[in-house]
Amino acid sequence: MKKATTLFGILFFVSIFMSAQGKDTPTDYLSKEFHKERRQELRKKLPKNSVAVFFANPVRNRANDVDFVYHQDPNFYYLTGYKEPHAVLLVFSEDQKDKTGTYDELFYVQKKNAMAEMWTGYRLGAEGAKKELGFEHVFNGEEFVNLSVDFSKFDKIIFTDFKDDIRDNKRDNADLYSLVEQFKQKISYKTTTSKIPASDKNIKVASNIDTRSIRMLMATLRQVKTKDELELLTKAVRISAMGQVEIMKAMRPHMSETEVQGIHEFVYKKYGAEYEGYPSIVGGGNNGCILHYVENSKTKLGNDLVLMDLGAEYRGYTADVTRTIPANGKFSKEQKAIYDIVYDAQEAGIAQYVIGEKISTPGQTARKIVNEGLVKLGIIKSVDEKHMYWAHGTTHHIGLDVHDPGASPTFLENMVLTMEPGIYIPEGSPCDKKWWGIAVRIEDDILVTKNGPVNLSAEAPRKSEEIEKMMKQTSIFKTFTLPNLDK
Ligand SMILES: [Mn+2]
Repeated sequence: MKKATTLFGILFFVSIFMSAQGKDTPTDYLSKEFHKERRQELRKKLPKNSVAVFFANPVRNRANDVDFVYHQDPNFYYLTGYKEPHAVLLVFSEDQKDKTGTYDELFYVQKKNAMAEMWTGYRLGAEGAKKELGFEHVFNGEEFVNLSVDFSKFDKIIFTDFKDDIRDNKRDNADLYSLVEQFKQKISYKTTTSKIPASDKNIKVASNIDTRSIRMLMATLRQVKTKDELELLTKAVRISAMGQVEIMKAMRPHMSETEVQGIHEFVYKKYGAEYEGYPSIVGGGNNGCILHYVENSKTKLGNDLVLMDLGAEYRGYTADVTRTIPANGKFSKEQKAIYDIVYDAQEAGIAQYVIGEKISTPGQTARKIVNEGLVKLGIIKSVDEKHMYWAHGTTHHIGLDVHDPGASPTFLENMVLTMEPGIYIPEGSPCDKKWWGIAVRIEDDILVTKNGPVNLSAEAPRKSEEIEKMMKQTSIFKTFTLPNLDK
């Protein structure tokens, strides 16, 4: 076949393929109106005569020809709805005028490219970004180099300092690496101010560069969820709770940590969640003491407690739910003693997710209860004793990030935050051996409302007796058997 014919054939195939795109994809993503309104809110918060600049997340390599599944930077997604890499957004505090007209934002995106799209999927392109995302001033990335805005006129150029893991696709002058390099030139950026030694007076940094404000600006916006966000976030949390419910029914001592993880993630996808919001944690026995244990490699759970910290990501919003359950369906005396302390601590903490209360209060309440409980069991000697049986906090926001940004020191209406006390007693700890290898964390996602706290993950049982009851129910996985491949 002649080359031209081949190319024609490919383009023909691509055009058919492309026209079929977008026909049957989820329709409950955030709307373009949501993103537009969020940019407007940001604009209101920007200092006078400033510009905020946002870059898409880098593509990260897994190995050789394979990249990790692309995940957009949450700030970028929040403001644009754009899910592709290699893009830059500029939001101006006031209208800008030049020969092309008046604008208060500019958006540079990946160019459409039939060949590239055949390999890696549909691209919106500039036209698509106009139509689907509601931007007025959208350009292909390769035009960014020609942007003629004089950045020296702004009092502040606000952006997040550059990550140093951005790979250069040398054949592409509109990849993220090139966009960043072009931007650095435009704003006379040398390196981060903090990295310049005081002794080096030759390095001049434009004085209007501000890489610090962006965190608080975006946190102020993102910490309180809109109605649309709450719908998606609630769905992510309920899906995750359902994963916990199904594993409670399915769990057996012969199962591996990997299989347990698979059951959770199967439930997520069955409900249409795209991903997990973070690597799933399934730790049996002593493995539960590793706070971010993601190997999940133990082959038999036996009679251990199994700590399962997982969250479905639904339309970008991620849950963060933890349950700890006995693999054999019944808490031992020691397991129950530890579990019930954590439960009581969590209950008392949740009650304090109240508008106006300090966000630090529930953690203090929970810690007091945990310490008193540990004294009662003789694991520590006094409530003031320094110990390592619980080394983490209880409370963080969730949203587009599993650790979503927050700015307010007190609870505000429509915040969603976790409440997650724990007790972890690794083997070899300075206490009676009977406690060794017991690790408990209970984590729920709490919505702050005018009428008090609402536990969005309440559908997954938390009380030890209720967990045991749920574990007696028949599982859909009981009849799910596969051929033995080892024979
Ligand atoms: Mn958490």
